[in-house]
Parts: sequence; structure tokens; C-alpha cells
Amino acid sequence: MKAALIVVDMQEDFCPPTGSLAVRGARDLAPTINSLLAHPGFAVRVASQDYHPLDHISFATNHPSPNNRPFECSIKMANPAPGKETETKQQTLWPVHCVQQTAGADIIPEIDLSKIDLFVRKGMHPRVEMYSAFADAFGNQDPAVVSVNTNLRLFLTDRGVTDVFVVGVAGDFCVKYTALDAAKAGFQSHVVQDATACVVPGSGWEEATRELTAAGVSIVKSDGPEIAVLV
Ligand code: VGL
Ligand code: ZN
Repeated sequence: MKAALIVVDMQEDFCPPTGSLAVRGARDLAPTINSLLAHPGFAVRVASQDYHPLDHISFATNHPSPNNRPFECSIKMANPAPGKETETKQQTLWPVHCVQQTAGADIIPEIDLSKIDLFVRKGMHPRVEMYSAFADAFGNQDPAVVSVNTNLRLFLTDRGVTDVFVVGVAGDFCVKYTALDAAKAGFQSHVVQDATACVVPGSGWEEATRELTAAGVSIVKSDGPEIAVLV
């Protein structure tokens, strides 16, 4: 067994008090995430960053009112892969967040980045959403097609990783989809419950837990046996 820790989107815009899409409790996760980063049992440590262009499809401001209310409205999004443009999905609209080269896209200074082996920047294609650090909303993984700077699956398999532990925000979006894609990619996938926080507290986590468990992802605790056994 070889374990990787994936720290998802611990960025200023997802953190109180000033983040444009602040997730309650996100900044308070830093000490727990740092102690996981310091754990010698992880062979690989990855940090992801939501990293959107200003004209990103998920930004409410890029769509006409009145059907552009963030959190409430959605728009139709097409697969950006060549030949697959007829495949569409509904996409939730968000406040402008994590714009490339702005302070809101920075990982918060409370997180110890000295041990990170790989930074994954995602959501860079203007026409498609990318919650997961592995693939976009349509499952595209090739950096030539998708909106990402690297192929995370290949990075992990090249290093012999078998197990993935996902932490960060948001538990009901990017953490959930990263953990689901890790399971789909054939890794044993785990979400560390006390190291994540949700956009929708309560019901968001309940629903995420159901989906994750159904997909074979295990929900663990930072002081639980699954992490204690890592050497
Ligand atoms: C996220 C909403 C929009 C996340 C990213 O990191 O969970 N949520 N973009
Ligand atoms: Zn985003």
C-alpha cells in the first residue's frame, strides 16, 4: 500500500472572512490538514487550486439576468472535447471566485506548502466546469482537452500510489468529485471527514456521504485507524 494526500482548493476565495465563495469553517481546517501533511505515512502530497479565467462559464456575472442568480440558477454547458459538443450538462452558477493571478486564487498562508510534491491547477478552460482534480464535468482527463495543467491519475500511478486520502473544500463539490474520480481511476479512495467543510453545511455533507459510500469511497477520521497505520 502507498498513500497520497490530496489537499483540495484551500484557497482564499473559499475561506472566511473575505472569500467570495466562503465555505463555513474552511480556514479552521488548516491545523488538521497540516498535521496530515506532516504525517510520514504519505508517499505523495498534492494540492489542487481552482484556477478560472475571468470569462469562466460557472461565473454568474457571465450570464444575462434574471436567470443568473449564483447558487440558485444553472445554465447549459457542452462537452469541450472535439466531436462531443452535443453532450450537455446543467451547470450551477457561482459568484466570481479563484480568478487566475488574483489573491483569491492563492492557497491560504495557514497551509504548509513546503511538503507539496505537485500543484494541480484546474478549471482553466472557459467553457467547462472542473470540480475534480482528475477530470472535468464530462470526464475529460487529457490536459490537451481539459482545463488542467497535469494528468493527476498518471502522476499517482507513476509513483505506485494505491490509496488516496482527500481533504479540503468543498466537501459537497470539489472534494466529493475528486474522491469519486479517484475511486473510478482504481485507487482506494478515502475522505477525511474532520478535514473537510461543505458549501451547504449539514445536508450537503449528508448527501455527499451517501454518494461517496455508494461509490466505494470510505469516510475516515484524521485520528482514525486508516491513517494511523500508514508508515
Ligand atoms: C468549488 C464551487 C465552484 C469547490 C469550486 O472547490 O468545491 N465549488 N468551484
Ligand atoms: Zn470554481
